[in-house]
Amino acid sequence: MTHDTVITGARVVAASGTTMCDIGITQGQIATLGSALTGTEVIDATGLIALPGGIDSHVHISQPSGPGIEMADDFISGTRAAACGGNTTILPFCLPEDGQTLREAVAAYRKKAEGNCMTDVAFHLIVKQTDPVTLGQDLPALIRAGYTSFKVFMTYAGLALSDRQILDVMAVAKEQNAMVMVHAENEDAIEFLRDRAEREGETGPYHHATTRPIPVEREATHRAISLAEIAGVPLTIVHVSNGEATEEIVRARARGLTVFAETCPQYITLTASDLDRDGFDGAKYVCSPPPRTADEWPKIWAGIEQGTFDLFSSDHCPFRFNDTAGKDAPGARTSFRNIPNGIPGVETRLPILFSEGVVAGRLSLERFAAITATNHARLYGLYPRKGAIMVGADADITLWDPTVTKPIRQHDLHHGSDYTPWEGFEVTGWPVRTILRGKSVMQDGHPVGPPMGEHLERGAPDVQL
Ligand code: DUC
Ligand code: ZN
Ligand code: ZN
Ligand code: ZN
Repeated sequence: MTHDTVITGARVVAASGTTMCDIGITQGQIATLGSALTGTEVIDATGLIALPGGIDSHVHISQPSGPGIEMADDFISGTRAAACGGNTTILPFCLPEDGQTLREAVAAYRKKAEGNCMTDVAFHLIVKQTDPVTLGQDLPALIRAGYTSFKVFMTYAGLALSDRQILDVMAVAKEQNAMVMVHAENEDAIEFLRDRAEREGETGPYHHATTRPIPVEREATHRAISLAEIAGVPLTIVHVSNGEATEEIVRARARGLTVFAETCPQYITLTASDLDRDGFDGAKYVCSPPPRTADEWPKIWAGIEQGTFDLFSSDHCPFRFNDTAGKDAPGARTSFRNIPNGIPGVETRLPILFSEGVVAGRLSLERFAAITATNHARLYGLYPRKGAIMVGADADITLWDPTVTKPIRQHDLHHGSDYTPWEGFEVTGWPVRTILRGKSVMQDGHPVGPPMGEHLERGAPDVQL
């Protein structure tokens, strides 16, 4: 059989193990893993590693962010950056605008994405209201239609749900078999600390970090887990930033609870002191939860190495820095309260983890593939079509050069933001080709081809990781 495309010479991180073999691709799927395969097109990948295309299951694109504030990425630039960073699928969130129903929000996001994506896309929901129509009709119908995961917030005015509301939402997840993702920070505690900081004139970007200290996250993590236990549902704690929150997850699992956990590049590479940089530069690092001290990094690494963290995502939430619709929003220089929360990272997630994890000897290639692709596909209902190099799966493959060493530069990136928090951060290893369903969407650091990304139908979460 002659394949459409054969990739030769690569070290292949396949579901069945890591081996030297050819990958035969036909009609966008992996048809054969073997030797001496023939293909119409042959990609010589000698010296490269073939990894499952990255799945970034935590990104924000074109999300309503308050009056006058605009996210730096739409689906064109966001998925272009994702593809250039070695990703083949992303999962952004659908957040209803004020007055919009969840169903209307989903339709609007689908329309914005349609025809504009360089990666495949599937959507999580954000549940911010718990009225009878949302919980009784829209949410169950959307879950049944394949939107099988949603996020709830314990912080942010207008988004935060009370404990009772979270329980009511979890009850729907239980009934419909969906995954609940929780942003765990205690809003009342933050509000108390924020008011006090402002009264004392502590208003610079750094105080974003001091008003969201570790106990704010630890307490909310513990409470979210307890609520999930009471409701009888599995849950995923997203963007875990520190050791104490990690301990809550370890303890819950020891009690037999099904708790999944995600962490992000910012929590192993950035610190709160980055928010204290000269002038207003600290605003570039304002995200929630905030980066901690370098003392927390080894605790997060231990969680990555020991399997506490199932997911490594970017939490890409991009704003422009030199922009009054971004970090320089009205009032942002007089109080950190007004700085939009979030940092860009969809293009740098994989190189940072590869370099700091695989090259540094902390992480095997198999574990790298699991926490950057396979587990995302399993937890969010995309497996076995996505997330692994195996026969019958979509031919979503990233070819890595494990030897190149270079600093991350904004100049080389493709997102819509005008900065990267990792400017000058040196990494070893970079994706050189991203293949989506058999077609190259990035080659040698640049996007190629038309936007061929599709919306993905999803099944139920697989909670047996
Ligand atoms: N939470 C996120 O998940 N992303 C950006 C901001 C936030 O608070
Ligand atoms: Zn969040
Ligand atoms: Zn996020
Ligand atoms: Zn380019």
